Amino acid sequence: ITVTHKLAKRLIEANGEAVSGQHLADEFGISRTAIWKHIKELEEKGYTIESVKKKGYRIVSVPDTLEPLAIQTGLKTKRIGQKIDYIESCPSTQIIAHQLAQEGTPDGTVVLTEAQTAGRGRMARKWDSAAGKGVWMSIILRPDVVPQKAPQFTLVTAVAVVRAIEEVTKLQPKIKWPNDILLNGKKCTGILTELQSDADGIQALIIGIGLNINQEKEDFDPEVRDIATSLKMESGEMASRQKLVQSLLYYMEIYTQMYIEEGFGMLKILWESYSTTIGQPVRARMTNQTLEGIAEGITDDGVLQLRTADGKLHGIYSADIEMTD
Ligand code: BTX
Repeated sequence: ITVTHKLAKRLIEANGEAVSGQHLADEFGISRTAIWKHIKELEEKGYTIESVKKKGYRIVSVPDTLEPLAIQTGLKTKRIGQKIDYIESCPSTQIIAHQLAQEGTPDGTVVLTEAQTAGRGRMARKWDSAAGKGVWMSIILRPDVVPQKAPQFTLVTAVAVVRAIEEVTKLQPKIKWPNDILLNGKKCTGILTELQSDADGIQALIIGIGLNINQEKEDFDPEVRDIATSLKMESGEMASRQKLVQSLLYYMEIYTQMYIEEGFGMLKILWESYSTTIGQPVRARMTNQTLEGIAEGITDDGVLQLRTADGKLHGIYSADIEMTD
């Protein structure tokens, strides 16, 4: 953390009050001219800083970057996001997170980037990750649960994403089982849960979240333009990526803790209340077969219950779902 960073933090923590140049100079043990130079540097990075006569410097706004300092100032969590690995561009945050997990990074470590060149979805599909327009993030958790419980973390994460979007925007997203977050039927978020485990159980869960925030239609790859959407496209307003990350990490901490301590019961009720799938006729494409029927609900293990026309109830662990209505 550089002096410029420390200065930004100090001004943010002054909550809109001006701090005098002399005061800052004394505090940092440098000259007033040096403070002024750091202020200029912050302005070049996109911070708006006002010089109040006889009072000093006052911070007016910060750029909407995902740099750790910006995220951690105002972050309400105790575990998730206390360590943030930030990189301007990378192939995929999942790859970095897997490496960090192997090197023993603590529970709650977050990897954030502005742009991914090889973002991935499930089954080696591509995840379109436009630079600076969304949140491309991986969260490393080390829960003390059996590997069979890993898939439910996807459902828990979906609830956290919906809550964060609801908190920061006026939008009301829906969840399509198991891992899509939809706005007006189009996908605004994808979740990818991966696992590192051995004979002792789960070593690490790597939860990847791709959240489309400020894209316009043209920012998406042509292949996904008709199925993808962003918060901005739906609400007409830019949304703060920083606020979304902070809110999302907060709900991730609350809900993953709830799941680990109390099981899926309460979260299942939340999940079902946001779901577009339950009670609807759907087609479930799996690797070896396709089934059509009514999605009746999910079990406490997060398994989708699908009733086919012959009255049989099928437990679906993994599939792509289409609404057939
Ligand atoms: P999924 O397999 O459910 O969805 C992938 C499919 O979604 C693609 O085949 C394509 O049709 C569509 N798609 C691709 N990009 C987008 C987009 N930006 N918006 C909407 N639809 C899209 C979902 O997989 C899991 C995605 C996780 C992405 C995060 S980003 C941070 C982390 N790093 C990484 O490489 N992946 C995760």
